[in-house]
Amino acid sequence: MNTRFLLLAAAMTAAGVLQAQNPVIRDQFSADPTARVFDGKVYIYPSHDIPSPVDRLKEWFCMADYHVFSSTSLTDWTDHGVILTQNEVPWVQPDSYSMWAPDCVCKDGKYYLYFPSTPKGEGRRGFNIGVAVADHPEGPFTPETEPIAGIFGIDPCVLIDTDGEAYIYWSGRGMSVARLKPTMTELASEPVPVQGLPDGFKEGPYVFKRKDKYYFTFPWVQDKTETLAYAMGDSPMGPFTFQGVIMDESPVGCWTNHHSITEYNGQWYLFYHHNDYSPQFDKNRSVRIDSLSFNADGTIRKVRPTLRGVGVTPARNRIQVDRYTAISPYGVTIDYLNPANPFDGWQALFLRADTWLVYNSVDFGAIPVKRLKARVRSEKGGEIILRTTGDKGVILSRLLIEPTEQWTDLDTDILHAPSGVQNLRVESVGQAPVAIDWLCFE
Ligand code: FUB
Repeated sequence: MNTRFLLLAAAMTAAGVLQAQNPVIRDQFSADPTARVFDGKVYIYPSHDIPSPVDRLKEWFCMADYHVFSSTSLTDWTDHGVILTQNEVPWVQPDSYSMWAPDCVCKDGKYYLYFPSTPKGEGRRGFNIGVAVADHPEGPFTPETEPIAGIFGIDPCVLIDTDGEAYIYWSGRGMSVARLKPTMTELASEPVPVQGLPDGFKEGPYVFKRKDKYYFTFPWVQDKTETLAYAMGDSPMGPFTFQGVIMDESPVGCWTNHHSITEYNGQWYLFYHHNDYSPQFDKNRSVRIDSLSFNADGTIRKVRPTLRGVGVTPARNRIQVDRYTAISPYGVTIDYLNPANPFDGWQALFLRADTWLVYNSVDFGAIPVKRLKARVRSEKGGEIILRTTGDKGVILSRLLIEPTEQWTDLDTDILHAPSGVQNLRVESVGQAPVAIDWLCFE
């Protein structure tokens, strides 16, 4: 490893850089992601789920503060730390642990963080929505002393239209919308119900504009758990016309879904959540990202949730092949490395010969790689072939795995060094089970 690489690695660690496919935030729970582009970077403002320190919330949502994360690659996320915490907000009931789904927008150089929480004081119940203001997207944010008058609900979303007018949407007994005053901290109109949405439980509104159309998107219980759905309209206040589902309900795991939709460098992305790191308790969730696209008529194509997520993985990073793009229909399973601590990550288990997975978009750059490193385990020994996909796919390396019960770091020759961005196919050719934690080229 050369000195430049070591310095870069040290700088990344100091800044709290997280490397990721899905989920993208890998050292804490994160949910309800609102993604915004400020100054050429994507910022995620999520809820911060925690296991509850108080008995009354042991089986419910529990959030004490907000972090913000930023990225230009969408794979490496910098955690800027805590930007607002419950007990520094004058109107929030202390230790109510109800800092639910936030949003953040920029107007005239100021950043406005909108967040729901439980108000303190006699006769105050349910949720209000407050604002905290900053000069930078990563704060520090200073909370207003009182919540926004006239709003009772959760899941704020603010749209600043192309003419500069701002609108706030929220959920709670249906979906509501009102204009915001130029101060961004007060309503300029009476709240009105959003028209044109289907029956059934709805929350988490996220509204954006594309080519003069307004997209009102929302989690919606069509059957058992939340799908992500949308309606379109010609005005930010509606009425909207229901269009359908963007993401189906998850077959396992998480009752909620909550999202935002953002364009970055010409590509649209869906930010959403799933309980990847908390399989037994779906109130501890994690943010994911997948690509999103539109049909020619402006309708949204359905998004299939993936583990691979988005972005290009440098070949010299650890490639977590368990975050696959495609997998053989039988004989490969994905398991936690350590079920007692899901944050340790996952492994891919090839149960027998002729099983495979594909991991897309690995960047080999222009300088040929010389070695393949891998962390593997196989009690009876095995063999893995690594190749690029497609007509011109070639074998890059063969990993011969000696029988052992321990995880082993292998270091093997490269047979062929590709350049540029390639899709990798990892194939087991031995009869006995083989586990792979990660691969990495040097
Ligand atoms: O995170 C708490 C709540 O769960 C949000 O407000 C809802 O949208 C759901 O995601």
